[in-house]
Amino acid sequence: MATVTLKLRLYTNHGCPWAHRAHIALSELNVPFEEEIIDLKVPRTAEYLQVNPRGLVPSLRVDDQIITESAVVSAFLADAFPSHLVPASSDPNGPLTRARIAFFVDTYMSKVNGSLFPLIKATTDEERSPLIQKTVDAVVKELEPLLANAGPFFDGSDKLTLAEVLTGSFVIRLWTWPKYGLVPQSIIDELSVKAPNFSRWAEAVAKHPSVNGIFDEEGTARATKQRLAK
Ligand SMILES: N[C@@H](CCC(=O)N[C@@H](CS)C(=O)NCC(=O)O)C(=O)O
Repeated sequence: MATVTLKLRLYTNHGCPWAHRAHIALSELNVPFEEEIIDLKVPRTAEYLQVNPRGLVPSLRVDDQIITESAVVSAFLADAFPSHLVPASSDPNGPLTRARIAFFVDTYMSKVNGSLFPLIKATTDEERSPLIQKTVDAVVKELEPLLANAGPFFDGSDKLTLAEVLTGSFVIRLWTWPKYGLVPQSIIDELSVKAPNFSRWAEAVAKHPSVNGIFDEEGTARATKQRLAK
């Protein structure tokens, strides 16, 4: 693909963890793009519904075509601009590495991330306790072995990969929100003992400029608290 000629416009909202995925990819790829912030507090305009009839962010305009769904947008960017994020499927190690990354992301999203928002919503220790346990157990069982060779990123990489592009926005919320009382600090403390590979990886992910670049840690925590209070 003639990547250099693509004109990109990202429809986004910096508070959205799904849109955040596209920002991580674009930052790592260092490709120029235009940005249009979509106000999610008001109904979508007719104009935006033409871009994405589901009314969700992110959407990516590529020349005159629209791509929606954060995983699809991120995979498109990684394929269109070959880089350290993921090998091409035609590379000798491509199919296997891509399958391993896909499995890691699927595991993170299906086994671990599902507890994040219930945990944030929990109001009593009785509600919180089983969710903490469930999250820690899932990390120890499912993710810890997959991060045994993290370096500090997935599969021995010293740079972000597509695995971090697709999970980083959720990792940074888990890792930084204890400061704001949204996630219990005990979960991080327990993970540092029981899942050291995961903890080192999560720390490196949360500290990475492509992950924390557009993330307003305090602002998103405040907005999340306000949404919960409603
Ligand atoms: N599956 C979608 C989820 C995107 C999504 O849920 N975006 C939220 C913001 S975080 C949104 O646009 N919500 C609009 C609304 O609920 O009105 C993706 O991965 O892109």
